[in-house]
Amino acid sequence: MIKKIFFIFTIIILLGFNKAFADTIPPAASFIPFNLNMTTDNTPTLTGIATDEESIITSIECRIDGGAFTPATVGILDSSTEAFSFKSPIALVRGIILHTAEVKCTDSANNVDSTNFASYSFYVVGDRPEIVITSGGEKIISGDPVDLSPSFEVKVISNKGLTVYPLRAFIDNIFQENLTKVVDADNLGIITALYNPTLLDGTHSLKVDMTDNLGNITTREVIGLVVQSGQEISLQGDPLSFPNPYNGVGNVNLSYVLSKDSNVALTIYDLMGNQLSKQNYSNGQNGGKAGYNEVTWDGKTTGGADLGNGIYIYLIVADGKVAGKGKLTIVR
Ligand SMILES: [Ca+2]
Repeated sequence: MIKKIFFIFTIIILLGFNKAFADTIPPAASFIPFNLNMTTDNTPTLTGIATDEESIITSIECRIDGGAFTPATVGILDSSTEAFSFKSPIALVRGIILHTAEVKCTDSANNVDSTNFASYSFYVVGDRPEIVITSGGEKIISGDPVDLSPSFEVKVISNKGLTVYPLRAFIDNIFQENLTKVVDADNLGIITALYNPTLLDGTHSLKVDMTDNLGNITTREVIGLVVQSGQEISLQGDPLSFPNPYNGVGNVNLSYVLSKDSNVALTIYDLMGNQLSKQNYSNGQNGGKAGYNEVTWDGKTTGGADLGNGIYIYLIVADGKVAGKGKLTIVR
């Protein structure tokens, strides 16, 4: 009899205990990774598992690249562990671009973490390697001016392995060298290589090619790279400012194309010729490198004062010479 009373008493305590410590923890979830975190499907289906430490899972929603959360495909939600799948509602861009899937889960006690979502980042690749060539962090395109000794960075992505064949570099269609491949620290399917050719004055083409371990080759060529070492510094085309007119909020982006590396001073004047602001950019760095440069100006004087409505002149002074100028209007 005493045993029986004790047993009932224990049950009551346990029930009370359970109630006092109701479920307040949201479910956890994780995605099952793709091999090399890459898929060739540009509307990929992601799969994963959601688990709760205590309650039944009542809702699983996913999104990709910050889109709207929509319900994942699930079975009957009757357990604290549920598998889910989610097909991307939009076609994702292929290349060396990380896409991110996130999942949001709710349990039967209505616990949901609405700020920290379990996430998974992956690449969408093609059937062949994807090659990107940059210089100074900018993608180079045909017609870009380059230095006598430019620095190119070549990046290649593939889910089929890049270990068997060399990454070959050509100048003016003549083979130069096999570039030293460095495997990306975060992804075995990505390699980078630096290429520092020496060029003569004139117009050149740069070509690299890479074959994946299954024999699929990709060639990337940039033609019309112009070396103008003997010439004076100049701007290619007019400098651009955006937004223009500018409403005094945020930064103004100023962009220009330099014919060669140089020390650049970007100065802002009013129409009376008073210098209001000056920013310096070093030879070879963004703002002072051969090719495309994009810098920002906060719309203030060097002393930090706001400027009134009106028309202002900006000068791009390269190696002490005015290489270009433009007008900027401030309208609030
Ligand atoms: Ca829970």
